[in-house]
Amino acid sequence: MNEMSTQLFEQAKKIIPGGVNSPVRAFKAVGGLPVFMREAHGARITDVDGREYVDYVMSWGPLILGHAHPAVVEAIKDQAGKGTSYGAPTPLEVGLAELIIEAFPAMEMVRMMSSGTEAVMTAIRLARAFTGREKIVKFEGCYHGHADSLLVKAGSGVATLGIPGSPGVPKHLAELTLTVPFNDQASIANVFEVHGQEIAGVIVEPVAGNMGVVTPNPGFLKKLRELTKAHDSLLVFDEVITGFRLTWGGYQGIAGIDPDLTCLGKIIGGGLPVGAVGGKRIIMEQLAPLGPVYQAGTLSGNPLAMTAGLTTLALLQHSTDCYEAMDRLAFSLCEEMKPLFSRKGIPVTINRMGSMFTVFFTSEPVSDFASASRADKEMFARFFRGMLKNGISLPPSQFEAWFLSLAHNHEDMDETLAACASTLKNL
Ligand code: HOZ
Repeated sequence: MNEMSTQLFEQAKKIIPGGVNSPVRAFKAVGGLPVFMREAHGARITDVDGREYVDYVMSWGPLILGHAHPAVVEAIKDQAGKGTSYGAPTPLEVGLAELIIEAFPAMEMVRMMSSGTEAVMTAIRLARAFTGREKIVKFEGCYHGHADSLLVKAGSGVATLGIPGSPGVPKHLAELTLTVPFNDQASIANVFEVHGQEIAGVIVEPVAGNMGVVTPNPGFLKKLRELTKAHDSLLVFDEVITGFRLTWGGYQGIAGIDPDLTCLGKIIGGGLPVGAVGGKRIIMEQLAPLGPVYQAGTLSGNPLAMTAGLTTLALLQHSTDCYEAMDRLAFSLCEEMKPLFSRKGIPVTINRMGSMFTVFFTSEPVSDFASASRADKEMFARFFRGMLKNGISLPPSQFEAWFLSLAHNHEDMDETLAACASTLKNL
């Protein structure tokens, strides 16, 4: 049935480690063989064997307008005809920087790069240089890309594959990363009590998306702001996923928190490779060529990514209720899924924030990595396989977020609910 995918996977395994270019895609946590994709439009994606799925991976977050949005495609085509990369500044990157700064009051300057990993790597370097300190604090189950300092107790693929840390990360570097359970105000206060004067910064996904969706408890982010301020450490918000996903701007706007640095990616590149770090002028001016902190990139501010990002953001900015519409659709999908599970006696906890959500196979609330890890991953894997068979593409791990886009509609929801009911019948 998946003839072409099977054949391509065999071919890929010989020349690409694990047959994939990013580990979670290998389906190791859910069993079965990865599905190779051919094309996608709106909320639908088609595999190389011609099977169509309602997509909830949505390229892991960037495609808030849906796949191949005509305006984004047109903008990319138009720019491609004028050149794909110049290695020189362009008006496009100035335009995107202005739009981002307008949407993020905490940012006075922003630097573009090519991935979220790069953005976070740069933020950490800036925090260390600005404070003259070396330790950083991250939260268990949060994932900030694959830079050395941040692969400690990380979520996403690291959690999916059960990798405790990564060989190749120097021990002395890993020792500079302190980890604390997400939402645990007492533990973070304790870490500051012991190490306060050594901490360069705290990095957090304000709404965690890489241990599955885990929302911040009231007061948690505020506590981080208070502690970092009191100890002259920097607060870094990793809004690579949440930036422009939940509102115009970042979750920081919703939470009323003013971080020192913010990392962005995904949506601001409209589906093309992008990353950005921004923040207070006094910190950002440390970056070369103004200051001594080095960061550079051949494809930084790439015109194709900038135009795709600008087009995406312009459409979001000028829509009157895009976030409310996605919120309503996601709410009704989650609410209508719940009784399907409970009728089958399968306990689930659905965590949701706007258009991002995760169905955890557990009856207990999921508020940190420990509770996320207690979910029944085998049950998730069986559910995943059933949904895939029934035409629904979910992220192939319990520790990831499902994404809705503006292209998803009621018909997609009905199909998803029918697939869910039929999958559960045979679970
Ligand atoms: N770490 C990414 C999701 N949180 C996976 C990226 C990918 O496989 O494309």
